[in-house]
Amino acid sequence: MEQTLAIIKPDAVEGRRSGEILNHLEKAGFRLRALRMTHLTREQAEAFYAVHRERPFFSSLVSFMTSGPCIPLVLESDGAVERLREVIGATDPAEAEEGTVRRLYAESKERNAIHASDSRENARDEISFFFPRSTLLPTLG
Ligand code: 3AN
Repeated sequence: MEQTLAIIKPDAVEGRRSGEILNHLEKAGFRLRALRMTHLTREQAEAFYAVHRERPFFSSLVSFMTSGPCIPLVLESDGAVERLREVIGATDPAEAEEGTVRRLYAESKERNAIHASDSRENARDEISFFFPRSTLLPTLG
């Protein structure tokens, strides 16, 4: 079993699409292992997206991610990292395949409803960013 991190982003929370997205993820076969609601500070959003610091959309992305609450979650399945990337679809909802979370629930390339870790290493780091070890269930050790 593998774990990955997803974030239901502020556009989806604000648009009351969180429940449908969680439903979609559970139906897709992921087991929910941790979940919380938080409102990122600028410092947290900048740290989380540090790899994108030089990209032209960085400042807009940080503004968006701090614009309202979001819901980080830990999901588990066989090959969870790769599977979740398939289930969420392309960054731009217009390019995302039919039936993917972003195709169904995202507004735009920036306001794209959900984040998912893009590698096993990043999944480990991103899970610990939101869920200190002590807050995780014992089985997650
Ligand atoms: P993904 O989330 O599909 O891994 P990344 O890692 O390339 O995509 O980008 C991180 C986040 O930055 C995206 N989820 C999206 O919100 C935002 N983003 C990416 N590309 C653009 C863009 N061209 N314009 C605005 N926002 C973008």
